[in-house]
Amino acid sequence: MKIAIVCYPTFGGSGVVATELGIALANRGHEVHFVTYKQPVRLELLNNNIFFHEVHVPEYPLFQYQPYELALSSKLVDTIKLHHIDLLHVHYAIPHAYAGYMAKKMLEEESMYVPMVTTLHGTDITLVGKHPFYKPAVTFSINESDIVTSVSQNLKERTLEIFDIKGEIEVIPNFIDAKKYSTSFTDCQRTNMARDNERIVTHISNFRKVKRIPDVIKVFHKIQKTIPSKLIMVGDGPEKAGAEILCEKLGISDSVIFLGNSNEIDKILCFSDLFLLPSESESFGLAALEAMINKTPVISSNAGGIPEVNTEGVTGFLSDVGDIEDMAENALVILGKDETLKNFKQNAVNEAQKFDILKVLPRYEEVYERAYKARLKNV
Ligand code: GMT
Repeated sequence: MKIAIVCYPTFGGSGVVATELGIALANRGHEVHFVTYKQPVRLELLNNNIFFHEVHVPEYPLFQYQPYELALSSKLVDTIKLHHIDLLHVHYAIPHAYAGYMAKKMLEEESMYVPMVTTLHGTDITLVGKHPFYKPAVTFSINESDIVTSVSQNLKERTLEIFDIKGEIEVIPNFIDAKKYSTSFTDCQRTNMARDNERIVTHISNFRKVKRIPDVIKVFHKIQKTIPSKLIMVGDGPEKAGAEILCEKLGISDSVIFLGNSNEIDKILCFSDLFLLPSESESFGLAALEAMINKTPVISSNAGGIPEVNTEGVTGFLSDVGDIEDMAENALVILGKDETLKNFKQNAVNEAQKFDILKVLPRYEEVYERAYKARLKNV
C-alpha cells in the first residue's frame, strides 16, 4: 500500500511512534511518504520505500501567524496525486487531522477518495485539544476521520469524556522493536557516567511542565542520600534551566548530568538502573517502554495510561502525581539490593516484549485495509 504519514518531526513521542511505524511499514514492503515541515528526527535513512516531503510555509508580512495547515493540506493534495497515495495516516489531531480532512475534500472535488486514519497521542486531547478555542475543530476532524485510533485505553476514555465523538475509537498501543535489543550493545560505556559503586538513574523527556521535572530532581535528591548514584537527564525544553538551578540549590549538581537531546537513547538506557517518569499526565509513556526494553525498571506516577505500561511491583512502582516521598521510597526498594534490581530489570524487559512491533504492526495494517476497502464504496 502507498501510505502518507503526517506527524511532528521533533523530539516527542507522537513523532517517534509515527516515524518508527513508517520505517516498519516500509520494511514490510509498503511505500511510505512522510509529509511534515522537517525531516523527522528518527528518520535517518530514506530509500526506495521511504520518502520525505517537506512542507514549506512562505513568510508574508501581513500574517502574524503563518498558515501551516493551509500549506500542509496543499502539500498533501500534491503528494497524494503525484505518488498515487492509497491512504493518509495522521498522528496527533492538531492540526493534522484538520489539514488531512481539507486535503481529502479537495481531492474529492477531483473524484479521488483517500481514507484518513487519525491516531490520537495524548496532549492533542488532554491538554491542547480540549481548549475551547480548538475544541470544535478537533471534534469535527476526529469525527470526520475514517478510522480513529488511540495509543491507550485511558486516552480513549478521556477522549470520549471530553469530546462528542460519533464513531468508534480503536486502541492500538505504542510499540518497540524488540529485535533491536536482542543483542546487547558492545559500546555501553557505563564507566563514562558513573563509578562502579554508583547506581544510574535516568529521565528522558522534552522538559515540558507536564513532565514535572522538579519532581525528578527531588526524587533523585532523596535517593542519593541513601544510595550513591548519578542522575542522567536527557532532552531539552522549557523546564531545563529551572532544573539546573534546582540541582545547584540542592547541592547535587555534581551528581546530575544534563545531556540535552539525543538520538541514541538506547546507548544511555543500556547502562541505566532506574527510569523516572513522574508526569502530571501521560497518555501512554513511550519513554517508559523504551526504558523497559533496555532492562530499566520504572518509577512513575499513576497518571493516564502509564499503568497500562508500568506494572506495579513487577516492572517498577507507581505513585500518585507529586508524591515524591513514595517515589523515592520505591526507588530505594529497587536499587537497594543487587538481587532485587536484577529481578526488576528482567521483569521490565519481559513486559516490554509484549509491546513488540511484530504484534502491533499487523493491527495498523488491518486498520489500513479496512479503511481502504470502505473507501472503495465511494469510488
Ligand atoms: O509527551 C510528550 O512529551 C510528547 C507527546 C507527543 O505528542 O509527542 O507524547 C504523547 O504521545 C506519546 C506517543 O504516543 C505518548 O507516549 C505520551 O504519553 C504522550 N504524552 C502525553 O500524553 C503527555
